[in-house]
Amino acid sequence: MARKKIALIGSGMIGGTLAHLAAKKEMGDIVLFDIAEGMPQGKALDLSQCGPIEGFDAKITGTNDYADIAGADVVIVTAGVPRKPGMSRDDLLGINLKVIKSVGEGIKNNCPDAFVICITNPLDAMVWALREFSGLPHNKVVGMAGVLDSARFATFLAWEFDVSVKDVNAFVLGGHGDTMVPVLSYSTINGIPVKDMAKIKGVSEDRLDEIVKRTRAGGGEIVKLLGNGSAYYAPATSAIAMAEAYLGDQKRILPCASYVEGKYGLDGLYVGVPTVLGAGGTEEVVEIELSDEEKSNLKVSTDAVEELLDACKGLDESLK
Ligand code: PYR
Repeated sequence: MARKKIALIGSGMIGGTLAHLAAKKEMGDIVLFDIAEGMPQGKALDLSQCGPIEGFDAKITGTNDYADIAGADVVIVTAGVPRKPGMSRDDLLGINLKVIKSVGEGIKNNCPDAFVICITNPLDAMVWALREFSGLPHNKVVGMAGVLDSARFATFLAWEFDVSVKDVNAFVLGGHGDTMVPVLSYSTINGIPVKDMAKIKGVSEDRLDEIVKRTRAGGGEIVKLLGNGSAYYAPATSAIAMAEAYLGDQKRILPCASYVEGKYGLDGLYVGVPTVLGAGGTEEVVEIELSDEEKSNLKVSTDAVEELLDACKGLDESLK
């Protein structure tokens, strides 16, 4: 069987980390694309030289030419500018929309059958725009955010309760921004609802609120600490889990920025919802029962995403 081909559009810190993880896992051959000349080629060469040490045969090449992503099975898009300390993800809209337009056209012209995972921020608007520009079916274009946000939530809960992260199942819905909705009612410690675990461990509701707030601001906390650039290890790890679910037809239920039409009262919006990921791409959006408070928090979050889409339409005529 021919090896799978993974194209990584954007060869910055997330792109390089994606390539390393995909190679170590032998997910397929990897093409690193970037508009910066020499950079993807240099990273590809460096990463290829990990092969003899780590024992992988994945071929890693760097390119500045979209023609080289032809026939890719999976495309992961990180192209664009990351935020700087003090910026919100939404501040990147204007600059990254232009980048996403050329990426969408590159995908449309070279690998229209690929499964495309977008990481570029502001995520929920960029994945929508990428779908519009590429013209791919909605089930083949998805955004990576919920896996990352849920992993941040899980990490903080594991630290608070002093338990293994392996036993924490945490859940974040909504847009990948300050209004995201960490859902305590669906988060458990190996089946024990977080609120019950908090009582057992003597953790107050105020402390749980602090953890929810820290989760919402989780990306910004790292941007501030790094001083230059945004998180890359956990975002890359999250997207790889999604790519593996697609390539292995795993039918995992992961929170992803999926196209939602009809469910959650939404009418054609990309936003973070539990999604079955398998060989069909985003095979199903799972609609879960939410409390009135969770519903209204989700509405605030989806309203914020809709505002971003309006801003995109104002910036690019072809999106109207
Ligand atoms: C984050 O770290 O949250 C990004 O969006 C990259």
